[in-house]
Amino acid sequence: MCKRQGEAMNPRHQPVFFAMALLAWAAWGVACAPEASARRVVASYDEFTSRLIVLSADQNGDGRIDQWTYLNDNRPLRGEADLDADGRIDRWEYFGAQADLVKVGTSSRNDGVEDTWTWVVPLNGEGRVDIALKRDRQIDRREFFQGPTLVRAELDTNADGKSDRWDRYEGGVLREARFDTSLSGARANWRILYDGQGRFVATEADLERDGTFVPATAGGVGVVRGGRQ
Ligand SMILES: [Ca+2]
Ligand SMILES: [Ca+2]
Ligand SMILES: [Ca+2]
Repeated sequence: MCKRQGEAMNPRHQPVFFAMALLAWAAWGVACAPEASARRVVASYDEFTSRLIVLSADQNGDGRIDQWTYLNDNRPLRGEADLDADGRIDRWEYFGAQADLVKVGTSSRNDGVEDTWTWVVPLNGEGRVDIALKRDRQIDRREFFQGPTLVRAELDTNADGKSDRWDRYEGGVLREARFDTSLSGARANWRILYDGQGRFVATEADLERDGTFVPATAGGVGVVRGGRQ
């Protein structure tokens, strides 16, 4: 009697592309021939080196390949999957040197365009999600989490690779947005404060960028407009 352990896994929560698991899976298919047609794994080899380069699998058994694992020396590098069988990739996986799953890419519109990358392991104690808001693979928003809770975000509004806006959240509510209006100072010179319900409280300025913000006044705005940013 053959049990397929893979069926008990939720593919959204498991590293579904791990090469060795797929290889074992393929071996299982040989041992359980009557059910092997429901799920099949196809190995593709480099024409010149004969190295295994891609493992393709039909996870849901509908006869169409829906998972691809790309390998180098039998080590998974990245994977792709079409979990909802609509013909478009909706999950991308990236592996580290130890074949560990590092981050998972997804499509916010489920249209085959990868625009969000979730880091699997916390970085410096924070969970992190990178987003390409323009969906051009250029990350312009980074979100940081404590557990499941969004605590801060960094934005690059002019796509120069440097953050120019920093948001702070409490309980998932935006409490402070800091801006570098020069887009080149690397530190904020303005900030907007919000209350616990996300309502506007005040605008403050730190034109010297020394970390001390003071309430913005009409005169202060005039200084900024005069170029002392
Ligand atoms: Ca399939
Ligand atoms: Ca899909
Ligand atoms: Ca920037």
